[in-house]
Amino acid sequence: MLTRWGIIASGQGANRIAFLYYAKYRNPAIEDRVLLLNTTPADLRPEAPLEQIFASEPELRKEFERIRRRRVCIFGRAPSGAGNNWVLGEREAMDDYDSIRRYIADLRLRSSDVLLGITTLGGGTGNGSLPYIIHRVRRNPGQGLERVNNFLALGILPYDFEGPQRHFNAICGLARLLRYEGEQNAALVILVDNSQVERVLGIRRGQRAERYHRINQEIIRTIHLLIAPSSRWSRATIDIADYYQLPSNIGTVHFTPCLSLGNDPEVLSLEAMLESASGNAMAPVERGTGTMAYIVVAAPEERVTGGEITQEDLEDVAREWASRHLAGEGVLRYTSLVAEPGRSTVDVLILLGGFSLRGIMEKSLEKYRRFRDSLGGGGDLGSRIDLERVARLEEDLRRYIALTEERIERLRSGEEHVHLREWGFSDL
Ligand SMILES: Nc1nc2c(ncn2[C@@H]2O[C@H](COP(=O)(O)OP(=O)(O)OP(=O)(O)O)[C@@H](O)[C@H]2O)c(=O)[nH]1
Ligand SMILES: [Mg+2]
Repeated sequence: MLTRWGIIASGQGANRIAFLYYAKYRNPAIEDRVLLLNTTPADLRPEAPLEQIFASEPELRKEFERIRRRRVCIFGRAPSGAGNNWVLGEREAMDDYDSIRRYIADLRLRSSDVLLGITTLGGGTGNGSLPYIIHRVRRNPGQGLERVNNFLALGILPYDFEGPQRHFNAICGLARLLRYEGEQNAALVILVDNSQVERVLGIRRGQRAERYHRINQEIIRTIHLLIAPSSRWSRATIDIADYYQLPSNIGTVHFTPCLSLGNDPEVLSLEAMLESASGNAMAPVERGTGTMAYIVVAAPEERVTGGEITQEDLEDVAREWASRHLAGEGVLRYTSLVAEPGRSTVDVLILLGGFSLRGIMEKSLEKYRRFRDSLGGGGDLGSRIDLERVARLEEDLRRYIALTEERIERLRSGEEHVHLREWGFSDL
């Protein structure tokens, strides 16, 4: 049976991405299981975040009308939304969880289905609410809702130049996606960094709205390839469950997408395509620290049925590529070949995982500290940022980072491999 997916997007940026994906792809693995959450917008129109999309593609307004009644949930009571304060975004989601739960239940997901949660990490609404919702749905979903363990998260990191509060939000949001109240939270955390995507795409100028639109288009292509192994054209020999189960078992669950699209299979080898994708990481990472790689290749159907590209070739190329460029021999790999009818070029997605978080932390830490140190005890109780909680989040993140670094070190020194050999495994 094919894996069914649902998308839950909270906050303004996430609403744009999820709606754009839904409207552009109408993926049979998703059907209409897309839910847009936001706090009370000042002008009370749930489509406000989408106006910029309608401006360039007016026909998409019809798609929105199709889902607006059952798939748009406005929660919270503060007239200004969460106002960039994640504590407020979280509180509003807690207070209105019953209503949010009803909308999620209406997606009619089964426990084996996969949910993809999307949020921007620099804001207050999505960043505040999504980690809480993931925690609830995984642990204690409540009436009428099955527990979905397979809850993946896509978090968008703020631009380098954004202010201290955005980077403070980002660090707190990342920590809460990874762990919530001392327990592992999202089964997979996929990170996309706005500044990095613009560097890769070579975007230098333009109105903010246009720039977001370009980044969002890149993100929806990523989502499409992420879901592709669940399509009926998939040749994968490994179950989609490996996506979320293995990283959880290992304890490092963060990834970043690397894309290479529209490759001509007459001209480029699979090796060259992987190489080109891995130069396009969507977050600032040092490739050589990667300890996991999930590789999805979507190829023209006739190339696959004709035997010119096979799952076995892909496995071989991926193994060679990973051992040459990532942290070591024991890198966890998963490959999936998808034979898509009607396509003429090859798209590659590498989800690179377990890498050192140094690049991401470096850009946010200074601003994070500055904002944290400026926090007094102001604000009412519901919106006040509790410094003890922030200290606990820091501690969680520190532990997570230490675990990641330890694993990179083990792979680099070849230790992991030695352990396998001791148990009689040969060097694959
Ligand atoms: N890639 C991308 N980033 C966005 C988009 N919109 C906002 N952002 C980034 O997201 C952060 C702001 O988050 P929003 O999504 O506006 O916030 P929110 O979740 O609605 O929360 P509030 O602060 O309560 O409005 C900033 O770092 C922005 O640069 C978008 O459409 N695409
Ligand atoms: Mg907002």
